[in-house]
Amino acid sequence: MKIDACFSPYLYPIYQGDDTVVVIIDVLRATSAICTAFEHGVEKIIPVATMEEAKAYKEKGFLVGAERNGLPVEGFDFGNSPYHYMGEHVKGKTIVLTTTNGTQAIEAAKDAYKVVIGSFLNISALCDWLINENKDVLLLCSGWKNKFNLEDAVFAGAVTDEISNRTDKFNLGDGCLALKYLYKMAKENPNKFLTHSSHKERLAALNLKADVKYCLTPDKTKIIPIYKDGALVKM
Ligand code: 3SL
Repeated sequence: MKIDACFSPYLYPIYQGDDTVVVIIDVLRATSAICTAFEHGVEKIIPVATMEEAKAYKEKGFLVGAERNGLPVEGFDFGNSPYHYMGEHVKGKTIVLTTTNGTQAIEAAKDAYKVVIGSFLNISALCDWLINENKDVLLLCSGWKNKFNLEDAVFAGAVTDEISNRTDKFNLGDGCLALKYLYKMAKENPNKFLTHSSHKERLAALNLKADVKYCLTPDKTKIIPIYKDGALVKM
């Protein structure tokens, strides 16, 4: 079996393979918000790539989260902060979500054999599951507008590090190997390592440092969201 990393949804067609589990990664902040929402009892999340789709769902009466360029979009119920998805108001609900990059990555990979959501918040549960699943794995970094970003790369490196320390049943592709080395540099203090990364700076300028700190916290949930029939649900 092999595990590799794809640095951008734009490159996904080059990496996609049959029978491959695709892990969607958008650590800051979409996949962290999604994991948080399920931990707080959300029933289902319908990811959509475009604002038009989000508006159509809103008009039909759905709860909708919408973010563009780090900001909540006016007229919707939530933005993309994990803190928006904590509490009784989300329990048992179906929520539609569109974000700048994370939901684009889900859209790109939605026809894969299995699509699951990864973040530091569920990293141990995710690694346990990937090891037991016995399938090829592709770590799909959402990046920023199809460009590489550092935080998703560090997370993909963390997953590779954990899995390759525990089993030798996966061959590591060059992408994963590079990110495993990157993670070794970030491991001691990921928040500090990301100090000058573009998205951390963008979120800091929006007073969202608390979101960043939260999103970099490991193992706040054991839930692994999985994409089934057009929506994310608890595995
Ligand atoms: O790109 C995305 O999907 C978002 O996670 C970006 S942000 O953190 O909400 O700005």
